[in-house]
Formats: sequence, structure tokens, C-alpha cells
Amino acid sequence: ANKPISVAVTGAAGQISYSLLFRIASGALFGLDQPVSLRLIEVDPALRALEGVAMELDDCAFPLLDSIEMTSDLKVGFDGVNWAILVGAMPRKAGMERGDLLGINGKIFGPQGAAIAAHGASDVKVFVVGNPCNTNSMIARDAAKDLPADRFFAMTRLDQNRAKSQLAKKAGVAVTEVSNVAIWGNHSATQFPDFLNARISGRPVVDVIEDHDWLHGDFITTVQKRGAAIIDARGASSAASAASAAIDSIKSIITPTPEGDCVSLVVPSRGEYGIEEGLQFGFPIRSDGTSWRVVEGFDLDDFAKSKIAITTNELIAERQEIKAILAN
Ligand code: NAX
Repeated sequence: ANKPISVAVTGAAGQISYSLLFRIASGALFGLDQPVSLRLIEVDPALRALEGVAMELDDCAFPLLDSIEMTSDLKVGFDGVNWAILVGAMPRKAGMERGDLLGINGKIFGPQGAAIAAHGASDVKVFVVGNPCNTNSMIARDAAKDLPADRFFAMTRLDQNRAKSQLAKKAGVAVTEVSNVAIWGNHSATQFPDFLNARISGRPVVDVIEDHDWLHGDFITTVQKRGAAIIDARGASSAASAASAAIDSIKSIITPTPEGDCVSLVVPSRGEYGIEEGLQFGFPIRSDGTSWRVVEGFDLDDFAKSKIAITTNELIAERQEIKAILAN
């Protein structure tokens, strides 16, 4: 039998984890011949709720679930892990400024990055879901100087999946016909969901969907504001779809990307498309199963460039704010 893969999940008693953990334990992420050890990390007040989650994981009798560890101690939580999935974050509360949110999360993700570098397995990779996820992944990366930067990812896959679904609906085709959907920039309302390079049944979306006003307008805003629309309808933020996107993301890192397609991931910029080096930026990515690269040669017109400039500037502003906060 394969040796268990060890996976840490923070925010393990939260609502995304309530969906995510069960899919990891069932084999939906690493495959049906790969045992998994879960290391569940929470803050002390949530450890009791976490016990309930662990009881339910036990009650599923998952054949692939080798062990469960629960802790609020980062040293224990990240000990020997191959993957660190950082879901736990401080949510934005009414009246909270973005700077407050950045500051609080900076103090969460810095120590987590340092603990992952100190205690994780030699091949550890880090996937950040907790918002603001681009900047949080940059903070963790900067605190983990011993680890190569290309091990740090954050999630724009939910946005990619949302965009895919909107395009498929509009064109009246199955989602499987839609490919090459990139999400540029920040996982926030400034992101640019790219319809210019996306394809439907191999043809440019702009040739298949004739309503170009919709593409430039409602399509973009629907994807940008989908999170708020879910909260409005459900009374709670997206959880099952976020967990599903996290599974899709990590799978797409460890599996070769299908020919002619890309996946959307937040990764460290090396200056591709003129994006400032070092930002954790949403790009179109291709993986060969072990390493990844930003897909080059996407056509960006003035409209796309202006949208990408907005989201880039937001990330630069977040980086400046967090630097100022963490320096104090
Ligand atoms: P919940 O509030 O249900 O759960 C968060 C959990 O994290 C709580 O149980 C809390 O105790 C725990 N936590 C807080 N600080 C922690 C710390 N320092 N160490 C360990 N655990 C800690 O939120 P949930 O709905 O699960 O969402 C989690 C995060 O995902 C939020 O930041 C949310 O904004 C973000 N999202 C990111 C998405 C993306 O596409 N990147 C989409 C979905 C979601 O909005």
C-alpha cells in the first residue's frame, strides 16, 4: 500500500472545511489508492466543534483515512505535512476596514508560513483559501524564506469555475465545452475573468457568443460579485463550491493540464505579462504534474489590459498596507 500523504487544513471546523475534509478523506483529491493523514488545525475556542467534525469523519469509515490529528499548535499541526491547505482566516466584519483585515490576517499567515517551513515535509506545498487569499499567500511565502516561492498558491479556481458555468449557460453548451478560462489578478471584486482567450468547443468565445456587451459587462460583474450574490441568497458565504474549487485547484497542480487548456491559480509573479515580480497574482497556468508555468501568449487588448491594471494596483496597495502594518 502507498504511504499516507499528510495534509494539514487550517480552519478545519469552519464551513468550507466541513465539505473539503470529507472529499479529501474519500480519495477525491489524491486518488482512490492513496491513503491520507489529516492534521486539523483550529484556534482553541473551536477545538470542541472540531472534535465533532472528527467524529463524523470517523463515522464515514473512509477506507483511505489513515489518521486524524487535531491541534491549535502550529508546530504539531504542520509536522511532516506534504500539503498545507490554509482555509482559516479572520472574516471581515461590519465596520472593519481593509487595513484591519489585512493586519489581523498578516499575523495569522506569517507564523503559519514560518511553521510550515520549519516543520513541513521537504516537498511541502501551500494552498491558501482564506481571504484576502493572494496577500495571505504572499505573507506566508515571505515568512517561509527557506521554501521555494513556487510552492505557494492561492485560489482563483472558484472564480474560474463560476466564469465557465456562466459562459456555458449563455452559449447553451455543457461546461465541458468551455476551456482556457483565465482569472487575472486578485481574488476580489477587481479580478478580470478573461473571455477573450476562453474557448467554447475550441472556438474563441467572442465568435460563439454574439452578445459582446454581455461579455464586457454583466459577465464580468456576475463573476466578480458572485460571492456576494451567494451570501444574499443563502444567508451564508459559498462553502461547498469553494471546497470543490480547492479540490480542483490542488488536483490541477499535481496532474498534467489537458492539451489546449489552462487552469487559474494564484502564484508568485516572475514578471510575466509585465506584472510586478513577487506579487501573488492570478494567472493562466499549465502544470506537467510536478512543476507549473504561466501560460504565455494570451492576447490582451486595451480593455483587458485596463482591467488587469486595476486588479494589479489593488494587489500592490494591499502589499504596501501589509508591509506598513507588519513593520509596526
Ligand atoms: P468559517 O468562518 O466558517 O471558518 C473559518 C474557520 O477558521 C473558523 O472555524 C475559525 O475558528 C478558523 N480560524 C480562524 N483563525 C484561525 C487560525 N489562526 N488558525 C486556524 N484556524 C483559524 O469560514 P469559511 O466559510 O470556511 O471560509 C474560510 C475562508 O475562506 C474565509 O477567509 C473566506 O473569506 C475564504 N473564502 C475564499 C474563497 C476563495 O475563492 N479564495 C471563496 C470562499 C471563501 O469566501
